[in-house]
Amino acid sequence: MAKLKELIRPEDITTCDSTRQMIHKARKDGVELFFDRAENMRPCPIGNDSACCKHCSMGPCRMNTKDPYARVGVCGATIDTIVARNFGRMVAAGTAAHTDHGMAMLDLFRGVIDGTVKDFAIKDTVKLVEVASSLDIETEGRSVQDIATDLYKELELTYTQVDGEIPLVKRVPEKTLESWRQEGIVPRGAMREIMEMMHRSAMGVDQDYENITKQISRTALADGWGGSMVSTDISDILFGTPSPVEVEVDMGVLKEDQVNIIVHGHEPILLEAMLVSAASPSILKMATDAGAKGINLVGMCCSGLDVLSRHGLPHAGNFSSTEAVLVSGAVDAMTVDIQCIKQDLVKVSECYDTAFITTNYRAKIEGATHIELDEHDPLECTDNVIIKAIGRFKNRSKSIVIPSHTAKGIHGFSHEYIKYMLGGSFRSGYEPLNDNIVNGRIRGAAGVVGCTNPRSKQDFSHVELVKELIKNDVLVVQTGCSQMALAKAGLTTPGAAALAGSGLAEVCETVGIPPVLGLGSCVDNSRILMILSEMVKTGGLGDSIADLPVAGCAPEWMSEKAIAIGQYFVASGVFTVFGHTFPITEGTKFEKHLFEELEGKGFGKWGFAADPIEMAHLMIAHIDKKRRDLGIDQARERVLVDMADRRAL
Ligand code: NFS
Ligand code: SF4
Repeated sequence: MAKLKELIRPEDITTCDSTRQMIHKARKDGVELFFDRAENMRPCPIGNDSACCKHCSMGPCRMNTKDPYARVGVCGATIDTIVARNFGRMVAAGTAAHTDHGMAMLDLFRGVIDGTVKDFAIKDTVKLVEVASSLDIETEGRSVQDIATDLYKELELTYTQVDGEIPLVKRVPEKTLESWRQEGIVPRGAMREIMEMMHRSAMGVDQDYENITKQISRTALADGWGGSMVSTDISDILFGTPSPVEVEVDMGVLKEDQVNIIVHGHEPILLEAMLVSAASPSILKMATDAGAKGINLVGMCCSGLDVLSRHGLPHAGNFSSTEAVLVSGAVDAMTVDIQCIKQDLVKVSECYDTAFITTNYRAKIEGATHIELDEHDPLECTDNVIIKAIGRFKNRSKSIVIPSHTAKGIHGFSHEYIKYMLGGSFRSGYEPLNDNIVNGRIRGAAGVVGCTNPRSKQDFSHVELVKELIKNDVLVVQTGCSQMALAKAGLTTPGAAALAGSGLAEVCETVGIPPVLGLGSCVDNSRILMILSEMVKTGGLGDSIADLPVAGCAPEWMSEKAIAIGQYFVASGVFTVFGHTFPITEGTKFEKHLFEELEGKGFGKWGFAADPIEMAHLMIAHIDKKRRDLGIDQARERVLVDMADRRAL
């Protein structure tokens, strides 16, 4: 490990107590973590500005001059062409990740329908019927099998449709869809959009940044209203639509006297199958014979959030804690599938004798044990993983230090449940939410989502940003690693309403909800799109998503997936702020296009701020501007005066 004494203090790189404790232990144990490497690997300043092109061997060409227009690439490509192409390829990669994950869910759905997958079944027929009817599939008097077969065919078009609009855009508010049609960006199948994005960003093809931006938006929309939405819908149909559930989070959920297994990744099937295996009497007996009090399944990152929302499974932490949790020495096995799996987890696992098992043919890691999960016989893999974990438990030889902190919170808010909880069973709908926004108790809504990043103090921006938003009466919805940051900080409990402004607090207390609503994994950002769509359709807040008093933010993002998500929110009409860094050269026309001009076309726009309080105030200023445009700014002032009066009485 590199020069220990020069390493930055753990207190300066994370606000997560458990992770901090584990960084100290790792340093004592001589184990290098990604925090340490982030210190020793200065980010390349040219790449940081996205100011280089390596799309052909006449380059790579660098535009790192003081004036970005002082130079062009060997082929003549300008800085705008270069940054736009690079941005487009990030969106293509992020979209590919979400849509390929959605495709895997469709593969599973097909297997369930044709009977070749026997370990899973259609669990939520209400959701099946809802999704089918939303796509104009006849459901009256038809069998589940017939509806599911038609639905499968329709959803496959999300990927394969060569021409015309994908089915799920039927859910987009009319005026928003109209703005896409005008711009020529209604997505076709994701395969076609990703292919075209890669083609147009190759050497010598699209060299007009505005035209490139159209394809960037079209590709991203094929993710948000396509691949990600399919992934969420099919997961709900197969495993159940989430409803609020109390969950315990943070590393204190590990148990010294049990076989601890961490499941980390993105496809819910691995964890769902692990749950079945862990409940098997013969496997449980093996565990108890080995001296364990039980099998402790714990999720991490997004699939952990999926299964937490559906089954209340404990969750150990977010992306920046996946190595740290191994340092506890208490993890008997870590098993992973796809996405956000750091290659060094294999090495750290080795240091603590933890069994590290990859399960997906798409994502093998050198040095890891690979036990492939075949959806036709998933338990063969998951039984095996648990047996390996039991083997490690029996032979535990490393010292075990489990951080003691845990936090309880309520998670699992689907857009369906939000509809129900706000309206009650007699008049379920989004009217109460819209009404409370119109009357000013709730100022607006914000989505705070996305990753953690070792170049940004872990969890800090997520927590400070959300606190500032709720203090200002902004209702927050969350997904991904951000949700876990707030859960660990204890803000996903109804009690957190005490930190909210008086208007938001009153609504939360009346309904009995936290001011911060966790919706699940990153593909579940599609649930946020559905909330936005419902808000528009309910009425009173304008005709398109761009009219709503809402904003989005990913304060500590790192993955290309986050850029794809940001772009589909922007193209859908949402002001979206990113923190930490932005892959663009400042002072370029492309920057102005993303940060200002897109708004004029009926879309949202991008924003950037390094400081969480500044991020919050960019978002609040946007929300207030939308309130003014809607003519509802006065109502809020009246409500606040009323409340002050009541309080004074
Ligand atoms: Ni989202 Fe999930 Fe986390 Fe970022 Fe990675 S786990 S898909 S990409 S790091 S939020
Ligand atoms: Fe350079 Fe143009 Fe080739 Fe890019 S495509 S590497 S700018 S010559």
